[in-house]
Amino acid sequence: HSDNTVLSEYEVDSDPKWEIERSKLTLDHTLGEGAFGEVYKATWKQSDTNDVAVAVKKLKVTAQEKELIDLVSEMETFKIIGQHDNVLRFLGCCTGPGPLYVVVELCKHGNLRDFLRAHRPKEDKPKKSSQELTDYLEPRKTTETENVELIPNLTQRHLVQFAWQVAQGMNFLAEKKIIHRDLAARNVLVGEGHVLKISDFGLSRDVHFEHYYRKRGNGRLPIKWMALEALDSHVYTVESDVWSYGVLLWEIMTLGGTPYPTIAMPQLYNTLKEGYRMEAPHLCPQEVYQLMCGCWQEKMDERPSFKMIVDYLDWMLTMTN
Ligand code: ACK
Repeated sequence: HSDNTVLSEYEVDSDPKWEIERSKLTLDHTLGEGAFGEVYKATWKQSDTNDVAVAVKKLKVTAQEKELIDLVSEMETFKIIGQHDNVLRFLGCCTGPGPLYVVVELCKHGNLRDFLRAHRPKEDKPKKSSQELTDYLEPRKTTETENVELIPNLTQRHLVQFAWQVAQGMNFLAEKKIIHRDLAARNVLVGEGHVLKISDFGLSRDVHFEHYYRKRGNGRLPIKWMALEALDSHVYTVESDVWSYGVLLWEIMTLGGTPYPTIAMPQLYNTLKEGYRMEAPHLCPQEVYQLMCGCWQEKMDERPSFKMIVDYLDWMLTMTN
């Protein structure tokens, strides 16, 4: 029996190459949920002696056809693009009788935004030297951090390495002609060894302004990551992903700050159109700030490509070795 009366009428094409036997998967607990989907930590019994911890994405009973199409198209994208260290890895799926399960690698440190915020100083902790980046913005709440294995003495160099990893993953996707459309720190996951993985990509859905203007469950608004042309003409290209990458870079350098904290949403478009851009984050190297500003050029062809971003960050990391 299916747990959804509407979606049970749909059949997802099965693909023997990727099919995982449903009975080999045990859903342990939820890692997080949105309005229509949820992600579980699960155990995949690959053999009698080999249990692998994985993540399983599935739809909630409230999901509609559109969400099923999104999940299926994300899975199809996964299948065609192949593997990269900085892109979340697809392991297989359950398409047989029952709900669709999309099985992906488990990223034990959760999303990059919360991971970065966990590195902010605790409210009660005295400030340390500025080298250690501990004198940052608002203090974190202790509840955000409990299960995260922190990087001791996180430095600017770690942050630039994070930026480099995301650029590598995006360059790979760009080469495969995949446009992400929702690149933000909340959609980058932190895996074993603090390797960053781009996730939630390849949604081939038609995104309209109205959908994006709406506040999401977590209260953060994707509008703040969108390029001018995506805001005014719904134009999504690799260059609009580069704009979002600039905002993600700002999130990294502020340890998970919320972009445009002083600008009300309805004013954002006009403010950007008039040429306003966010200031350099506190302690942000000038070279990194210039890169952000490059990503936020109004003219799409004046923004750097992901390849140029990778090379630029490579150069920065070599210079400051
Ligand atoms: O911060 P989080 O734990 O990271 O909260 C969200 C939540 O599920 C909803 O997306 C987490 N999540 C998503 N995919 C994975 C994954 N592959 N490994 C670990 N956590 C994941 C995400």
